Amino acid sequence: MTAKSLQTNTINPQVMGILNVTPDSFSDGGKFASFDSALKQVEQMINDGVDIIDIGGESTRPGAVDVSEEDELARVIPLLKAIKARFDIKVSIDTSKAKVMSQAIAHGADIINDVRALQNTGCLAVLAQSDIPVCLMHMQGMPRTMQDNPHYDDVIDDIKQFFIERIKVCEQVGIKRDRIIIDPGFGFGKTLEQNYQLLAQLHQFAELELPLLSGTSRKSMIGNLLHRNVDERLAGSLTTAIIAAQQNASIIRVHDVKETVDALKVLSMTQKYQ
Ligand code: 7PM
Repeated sequence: MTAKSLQTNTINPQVMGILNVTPDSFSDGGKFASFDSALKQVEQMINDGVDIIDIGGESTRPGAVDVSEEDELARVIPLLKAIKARFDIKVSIDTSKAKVMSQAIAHGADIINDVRALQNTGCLAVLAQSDIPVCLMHMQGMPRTMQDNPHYDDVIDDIKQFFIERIKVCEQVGIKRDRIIIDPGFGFGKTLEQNYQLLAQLHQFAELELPLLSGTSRKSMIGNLLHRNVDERLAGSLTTAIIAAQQNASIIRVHDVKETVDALKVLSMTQKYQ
């Protein structure tokens, strides 16, 4: 066996660590204690082996009330600047607002992560003027009501079709295909069964030939299956990370970086003998 083929067969997804940025602590533009604790979290994640830090404004959270553009900017941009000034790490910005995207890109964001797949006003144009990667996530419905009665003819095919259309729109405005990351959006307008079907069949998205991001960490699909509170979902979360990695997910988005890096190392060690 050649070294090259070993490398190709070795599963080694990037770990994206979720940075918790709570609304209250940052609505003033960065209260020192919380700002400092966010930077400590970043340092810890880097020591634990994270590849990308994902900074999320509350506006993308299911069921969350809308956050104003002003508040989101005040929360996200100073933190992005501080991280980029102190650490050598890739940063992704979880936002659906064009203004946040453009300011984030201007301040060194490496990836835009949009749960609304650039469907809000102005987002396509902002990304078209840059050259950084963008994650297009699938969501059915809108955050406040999306879990009411999700319906699909075929959950995999329907989501695949959504990606095909969004990729086409991106290409039409000048966002090259090789900048796009796709994400089926676990928990965003999907029943428990639909979430597990998606997880089991993630490999089906390989035909789009784009990097895939998988975000299941601590989600209700784990909590509701296991009857575990959010602080008791580590084992379930690690299992879903491994299942996604085995189907060639390129990025695994997690809260528990250290444990996920360990789990992926164990998986990777077995993969090279297959
Ligand atoms: C409450 C419920 C709070 C859900 C936070 C969440 C994803 C994401 C989120 C994802 C991508 C969370 C979610 N989930 N971005 N942002 N993919 N690309 O668990 O699955 O962090 S918010």
